Amino acid sequence: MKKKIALIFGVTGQDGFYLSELLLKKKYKVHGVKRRSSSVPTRRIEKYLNNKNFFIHYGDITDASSVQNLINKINPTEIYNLAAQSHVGVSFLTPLYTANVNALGVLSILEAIKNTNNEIKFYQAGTSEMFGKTINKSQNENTIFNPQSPYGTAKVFAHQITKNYRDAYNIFASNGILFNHESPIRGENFVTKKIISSLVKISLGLQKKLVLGNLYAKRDWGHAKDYVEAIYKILQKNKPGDYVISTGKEYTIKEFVNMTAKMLKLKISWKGKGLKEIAINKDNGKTLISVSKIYYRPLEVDFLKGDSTKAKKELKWQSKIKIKELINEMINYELKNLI
Ligand code: NAP
Ligand code: F7E
Repeated sequence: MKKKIALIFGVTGQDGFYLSELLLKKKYKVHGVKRRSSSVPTRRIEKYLNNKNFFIHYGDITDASSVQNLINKINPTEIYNLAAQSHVGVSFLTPLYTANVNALGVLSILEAIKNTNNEIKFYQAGTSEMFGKTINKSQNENTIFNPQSPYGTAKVFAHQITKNYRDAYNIFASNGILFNHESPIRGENFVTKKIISSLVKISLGLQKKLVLGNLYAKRDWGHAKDYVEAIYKILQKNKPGDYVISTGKEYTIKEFVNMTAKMLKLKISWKGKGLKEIAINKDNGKTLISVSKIYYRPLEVDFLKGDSTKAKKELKWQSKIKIKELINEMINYELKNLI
């Protein structure tokens, strides 16, 4: 049988690594797109750079000509669009840029598919941030979108335009609506990675303090390795569709801190309220964690908890890795890199 060919936009990111790993195991030829950078952008995927089934090309989804040229040249069976300015907080500081990449960039891929070969299957990396401020205790494919950031708003455009191209041009174009997913290779400025890398350093005496923003937002955190399996399965269906991918469990940032501290045997106790809230080291009374306005966003998404009943039924997918296993793996990775 002819090898399947995947083209991944966003291959250098967290999910790009795990998806490449999965597709290479499934004997795909994997083509990934990297952006020009002044430093090494392929740090996460280094182990695949010499793999005979792995190919890297320059490109950028905001450059429609590069997208079109790559699709012409590679003629992939499947395209996975993981490329985005993916930080919600940063999207308030770079709103036009975020919209350009996360909304119009997606349209440029869909246009290129329409103009080249509408047999190519397309996956769009949608997000629970599209639900934003919701009244539903848990969110599924029928929950109304009410995004609270330039990031979430641009992703709603991407979601809708993906459905438009599916309906108007009969393209196999599917949306994942993925809730937060983490891993040891998560970007440094997302809250899970920041908490774990700081508390590990604090436990080793290499850092004095961790400063966080809103401790009371609730998130549904899964493992990226589990979630790329769902992404893959979404494109293996006979019909395109939209799928919520989540664990169905939610925790506050403070609960995440407490779980991490406990695993590291750091004894902490919390005092104070709002911006004055702190966590002290019970052994010596020193402040280990404090709160700063700097990390608050102009608008917050207070809680998110996914309902993946559809994915369970139609994709036979469910999240396997539990939050404590995820934290444990992230802690061990940090320790390995420090000791
Ligand atoms: P990530 O680690 O931030 O990776 C984003 C990737 O997009 C990187 O490879 C980045 O390249 C690339 N990129 C950014 N702008 C680009 C452009 N203009 N052209 C081409 N590539 C560009 O994000 P992730 O956590 O792997 O997430 C993957 C996707 O899922 C994103 O679209 C994100 O919005 C979405 N998502 C993530 C989560 C989550 O919890 N992780 C949840 C829901 C949805 P550089 O390496 O050069 O920066
Ligand atoms: O924030 C709060 C912050 O930046 C989580 C992206 O992958 O998932 C991610 O978006 C929560 C928020 O992720 C800090 O206010 C407190 O309530 O880790 P985060 P996110 O915004 O949920 C979605 C599904 C995506 O699609 C995105 O691409 O934590 N928080 N203190 C903090 N957040 C950060 N980053 N840093 C803090 O110091």
